Amino acid sequence: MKKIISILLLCGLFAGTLAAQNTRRTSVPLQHGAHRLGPRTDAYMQKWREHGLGQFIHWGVYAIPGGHWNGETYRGAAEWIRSWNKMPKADYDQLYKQFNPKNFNAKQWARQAKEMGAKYMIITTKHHDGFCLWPSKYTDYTIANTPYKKDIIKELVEAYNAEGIDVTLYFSIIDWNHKGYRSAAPKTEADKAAYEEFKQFTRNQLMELLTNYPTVNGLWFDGSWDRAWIEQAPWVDELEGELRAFRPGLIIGSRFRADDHGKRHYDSNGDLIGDYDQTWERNMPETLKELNGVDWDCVMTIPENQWGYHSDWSLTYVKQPYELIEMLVKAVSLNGNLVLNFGPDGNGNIRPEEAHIAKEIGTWMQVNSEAVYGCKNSPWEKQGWGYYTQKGDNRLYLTVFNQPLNNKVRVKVPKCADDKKIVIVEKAWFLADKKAAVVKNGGRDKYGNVYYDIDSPVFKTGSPYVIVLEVREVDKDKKDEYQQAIM
Ligand code: JFZ
Repeated sequence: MKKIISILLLCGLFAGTLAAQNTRRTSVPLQHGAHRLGPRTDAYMQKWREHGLGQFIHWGVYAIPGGHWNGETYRGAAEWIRSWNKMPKADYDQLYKQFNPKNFNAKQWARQAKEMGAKYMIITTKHHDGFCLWPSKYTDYTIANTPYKKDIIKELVEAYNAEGIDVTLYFSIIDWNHKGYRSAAPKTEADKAAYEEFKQFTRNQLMELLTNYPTVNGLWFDGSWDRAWIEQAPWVDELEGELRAFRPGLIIGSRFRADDHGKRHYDSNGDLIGDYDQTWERNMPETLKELNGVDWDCVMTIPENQWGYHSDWSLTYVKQPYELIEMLVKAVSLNGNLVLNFGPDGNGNIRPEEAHIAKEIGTWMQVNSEAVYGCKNSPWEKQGWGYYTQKGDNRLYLTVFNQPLNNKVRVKVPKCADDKKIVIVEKAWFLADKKAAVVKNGGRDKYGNVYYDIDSPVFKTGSPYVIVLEVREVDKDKKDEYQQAIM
C-alpha cells in the first residue's frame, strides 16, 4: 500500500513538473535561453503594450552626406553609406567635425511626435559607425567633439519626457570605430584580447547610458548578429542581468543575445528571448496564430529601406499616410505596436515629407486614437472592410479601410460558449461624428452564424473611419428586450 501511495505521489510530482514545463514545446536544456515563458505581467510592460504607436529616429553623421558622396548616389540605406566602396572611410570618419545641426530643436521634434500620437520614441544613441550622440567618456568619437558639442540624447530625453513620451535607446553592438570590434569570432590571442576590450567598452557604454538618462526604460539593440557577439552568449546574458538589475522595469527585446547554441530571437526550444519579438522589421505578421502570444513591435520605414536621412526619396516607393495608418491599426489588432521611423537631415530638420505624414497621422489620431491606445486583438472574425480592435470585453472598434459598395459594414457575431446566450449590440456609433450607427439584422448562414449589418455611408473625409460597438452577451430568450438596438 505504502509503495502504491509513494508511486502515486511520484507520479503526481512528475505530472506537476510536466505541467510546469508544458509551455516549452521541446526541452533542450539551456542556461542562456528564455528566462521567462510567456509575456511579462508587470506595469512597465503593460504600459508598453498599450502604446500602439511609437517613433523611431535614426540620426548621426550619415545625415550629412544624406546618401551622396562626390556627386554619386548611394542606393543602399543612407546610414550604411560608410560601407559603400565609393565612400572613403577616412572621409566618413571626419564627418563628425562638421556635425553642427543648427536647426535642431528637441522640443519641436517632441511636440511633433506628440501631435502624431506617438507614445514612445526610440533614438539611435550609436549606429554601426560608432558615432555617439551622447558625450561618452569611453571614446572620443562623440557629439562632444563636434562643433555642436551639446548632449543630443539628453536634450531629446528631456523634451520627449516633457511631452509624456517614453524614450528607448537604440544601441548598435556593431561599432566600426572601435579597434577591438570584430565581426567574425576572434581566433588569435591578439584578436581575443582586443575583443575583450570591446566587450568592456560596450558594457561601460550601456551602463553609462542608463546612468546618464535615468528615465529611459527601454534598450533597443541592433547589430547583434555577428558571430563574435553570438559566441559571447553567457557574457551577454550576464550583462543583460546587470542592466535589468540596474534599471527595474527595463524593456529589452529579442535582438540582444543568443542562446547557448547561437539561436537568436527564439531559443533552441522556440521560446522568445527577451521581452518582445524584435524580428518584425519592415514587415508585419498576418495572423495572431503565428505570434504564439508574444509581445512585438514593428519598426517601419516610410521609404522602402531608408532609416537615416537620404536626400533623394524619388529612388524608392514612399508610403502614404493611409498605408501607415492601416499598418498601425493592423499592428494593434494583432497585439503589437507600430514604430514609424524618421531620419532628420544634417541640420536637424525633419524633412517635409515626414512632417506631412506625422501631421496626417496626427489628424487621424485626433479623432480615432481611441481605437488604438490600450486596444488589443478582438476574437471577432476579421472581415474584408478592415480591422477589429477591442478594449475590455465589451467594446469593439471597427476601423474601416475598404468601404463596401453597398455601404453596409457586415459583422459576423461570434457564438457564445454557452449556447443559451447570444451576443447583441447595445450601442453603435461613429467616432468621426459621434452619431449613432444603425445596426440591422444581417441574417444567418447555414451554420447558424449570426450577422449584423451596420449602415455606413462613406465619410466625406475619405479617410479610414471607426465604428464603435458596445456588445453584450445576453440570454437568448431575453434577446427581444435588447432587440430595439438592432433593426
Ligand atoms: C538594422 C540596421 O542595420 C539598419 O541600419 C537599421 O538601423 C535597422 C533598424 O536595423 O538593419 C536590419 C536589422 C535586422 C534585419 C534587417 C535589417 N533583419 O532582422 O531582417
